[in-house]
Amino acid sequence: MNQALITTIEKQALETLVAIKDKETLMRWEVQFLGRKSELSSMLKDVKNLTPEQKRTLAPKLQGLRQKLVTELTLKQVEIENNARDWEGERVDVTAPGIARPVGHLHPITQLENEVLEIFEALGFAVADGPEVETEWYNFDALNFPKDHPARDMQDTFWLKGGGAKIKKNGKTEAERLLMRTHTSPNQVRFMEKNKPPFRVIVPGRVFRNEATDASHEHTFHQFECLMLDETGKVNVATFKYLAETFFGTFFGKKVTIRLRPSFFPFTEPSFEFDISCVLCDSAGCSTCKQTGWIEIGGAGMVHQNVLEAAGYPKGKYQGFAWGFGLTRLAMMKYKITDIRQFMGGDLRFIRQF
Ligand code: FA5
Repeated sequence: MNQALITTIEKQALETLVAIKDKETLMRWEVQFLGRKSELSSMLKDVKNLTPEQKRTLAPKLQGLRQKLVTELTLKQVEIENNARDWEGERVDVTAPGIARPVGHLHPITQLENEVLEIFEALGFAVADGPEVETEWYNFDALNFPKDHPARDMQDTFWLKGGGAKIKKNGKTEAERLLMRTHTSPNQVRFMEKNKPPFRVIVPGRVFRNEATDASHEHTFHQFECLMLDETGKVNVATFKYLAETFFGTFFGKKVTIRLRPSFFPFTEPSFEFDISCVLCDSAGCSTCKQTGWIEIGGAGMVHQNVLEAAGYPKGKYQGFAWGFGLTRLAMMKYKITDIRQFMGGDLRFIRQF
């Protein structure tokens, strides 16, 4: 054993390795140069028979060569594996255009609701909320709808099956039938129960009516309830008219005139329906206002004393107005939509236009 032999083995091993391109040949190379019967292994076994001088010089060289060949073997294994891989499928084309993710947006009614809320908030109104599943008490009785009175039929109702709900009214707990609220007015009473005038509040919400649908009537639509109360004598019909004109003027961005017509709601006295001057034709007459120059937009009135008492207020102490209007009808005007059923119809081609 000598240095020349070690160098020859190294040269031969490395030269053979360079040309190897597949696993099988590499395995044979490993057996030949690193296997138990390889020249290098028998030389390593013979180290113990060397003179101390030879051991000192040759043993580290032999170990070094073995280590080098093991390292080269590993590198070659990686190289062969990489060459065998199908890189085509893993190629990333950094110049390809990205994939646009579809982004949703708020429903047009929600957008409009936010717009309306913003105007009222700027006018100093608080915003409140109420349940869609309501009790007969809040939806009708507390609002002064007499039992078995035809006024209850003004708003066809979806009644819910089941045991009903226990609620406290006039200090007593009683079971009440449940229904889908037919208007946002129950929130007048709910808000009054928890707050003392003076206040001004607005309650948006989805309401439900068991009625046949047509181009201007839906079974599910959106309303706003507006309530302003103060001590008797401070808030009157003129306050309401001024507020309504301010609101619609801001909403449509032009001067709007309000017209009040006598009407009937059990929970207001006096009651009126109100129209706004048609903003589409500036009152000249068009198909939307049916050539009248006016558009019916909601109901309003001075809150009935019976309602104030049902909410627990002392008789005669407070006074104010309540006002309800259809947001979906407002949306029809704003976007010039001729069939109300499109808003809740679930057709995305319609919704995506907003
Ligand atoms: C009410 O719902 C009363 N709660 C309004 C009110 C509040 C009066 C406070 C007095 C004081 P009415 O049923 O008229 O009233 O409905 C109010 C508005 O809701 C209507 O003017 C209309 O804009 C809208 N509306 C009513 N029914 C439908 C329907 N089926 N589809 C779409 N909008 C409707």
